[in-house]
Amino acid sequence: MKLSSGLVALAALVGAGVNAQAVCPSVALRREVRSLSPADWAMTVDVLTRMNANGWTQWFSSLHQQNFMLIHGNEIFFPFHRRLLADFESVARRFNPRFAIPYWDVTRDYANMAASAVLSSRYIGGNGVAPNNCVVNGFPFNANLTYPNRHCLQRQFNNNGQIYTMYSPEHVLSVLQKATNMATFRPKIELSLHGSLHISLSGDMIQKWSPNDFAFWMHHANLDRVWFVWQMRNPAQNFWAADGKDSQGKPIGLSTRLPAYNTLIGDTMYPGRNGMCFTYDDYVSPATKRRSLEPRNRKCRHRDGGSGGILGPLKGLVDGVLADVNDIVGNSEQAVVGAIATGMPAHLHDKWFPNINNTATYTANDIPPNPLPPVAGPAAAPDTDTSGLQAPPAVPPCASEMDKPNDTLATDEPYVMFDAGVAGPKYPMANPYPFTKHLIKMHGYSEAEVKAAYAESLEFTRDMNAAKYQSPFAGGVASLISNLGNTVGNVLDSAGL
Ligand SMILES: [Cu+2]
Repeated sequence: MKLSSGLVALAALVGAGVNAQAVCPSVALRREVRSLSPADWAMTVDVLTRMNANGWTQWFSSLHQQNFMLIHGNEIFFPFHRRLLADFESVARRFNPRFAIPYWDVTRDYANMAASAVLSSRYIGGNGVAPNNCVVNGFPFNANLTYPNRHCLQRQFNNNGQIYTMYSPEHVLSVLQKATNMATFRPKIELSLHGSLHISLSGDMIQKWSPNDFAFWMHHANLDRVWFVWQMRNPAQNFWAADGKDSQGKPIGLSTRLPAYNTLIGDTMYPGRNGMCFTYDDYVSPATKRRSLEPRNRKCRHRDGGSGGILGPLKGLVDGVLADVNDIVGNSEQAVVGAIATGMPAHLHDKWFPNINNTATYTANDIPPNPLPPVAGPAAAPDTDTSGLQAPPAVPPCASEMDKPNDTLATDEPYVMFDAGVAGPKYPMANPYPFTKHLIKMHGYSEAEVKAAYAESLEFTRDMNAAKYQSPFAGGVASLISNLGNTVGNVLDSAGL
């Protein structure tokens, strides 16, 4: 096994006692999947197809399954999955150096997930079909997955072909504002947004080999982006936050080694350094971002909002406005900042969004030096051979029986989509669907912790509706179009038309 050049450089620096970070030779730009041009998506499909043919899907599914109980339900969660994604991406870049994992900003679709363009033949395909719940309109190779046995990729949406409500962008923004260390940030994301998509899609996504479904990689890229956004919201407090505990309850820190990889948590903290060779479109300059979005706006501008009906005659004007909407909704939790800042009483700002009026932004210059004390040098990761496209080592066998999800809710009470007796806004915020007992047991989560997180999320939804706060995402596509109509109206007014 050879160390990659990034690791060699790091070892040299650390060995010399220099508190520095090994810079990546090139950095993958992870973008929201819907902002990829058709050519970029076709390249993504090509790379995934060849990786799968070379055995990499089963390799990563096996790695995830073998370490499953160590990497969920504790503060190893974020660093391990960041390392896993960087590993997947670096293998993919051997097949095509332009590859980057697209992220799926699922909260943008939270009100009506089943209608998401991402869950269509244009991207990763939709629900499985009878009799075996096989996905038939996604990647062709999904028909022949090999881990842990030969099977088709399965999905079984959790509400009779539809998907129950997920977590809103506002929920995520509140977590970003309130969490002050990793031990509070991790459960508030893992026990809401993270588990919610696994339950929603079900099938392979609710097995320990969930990396079989590319939804896993795009979802985890988004969770990782949310972590990075949190790191950069307050770099002095959050950037190097690696507090909390491992699966045994032992305190962890930057010098704790990750399961399987045996590399330091401290080496995963800095996107763009130490082998974490990626960044997100939140952190490229507006000019670069606009350039990268242009082809998408030109070709696909009608996909989400549509501009038929009464808006049809205004095509030229609508196109311009839609381009702006697309730019904004690429990052859903930022898109709601304005509505929240003006749309609710002060006591709710203080309770859920304590920093909503703080517009400070930070750059790489604000990232403090790594407080990690020098160590002898990193151990090798499972896959460090960057010389070719060959298949990974054989995977160890495992029990291949699919878990049978039972639908008993962790709340012990039936799910209520909208609380009775609240005169909310036009499109009220629906309660997120709770975790199931099956998901809790599978991950070894604490039932008390899950219940507490869910109770807080219900309180959040109740507060938002009582304040008549209108989320731009609550009605799904319908409210986007209605917002767009208002925007068009304002533009028409100001233009004197
Ligand atoms: Cu996982």
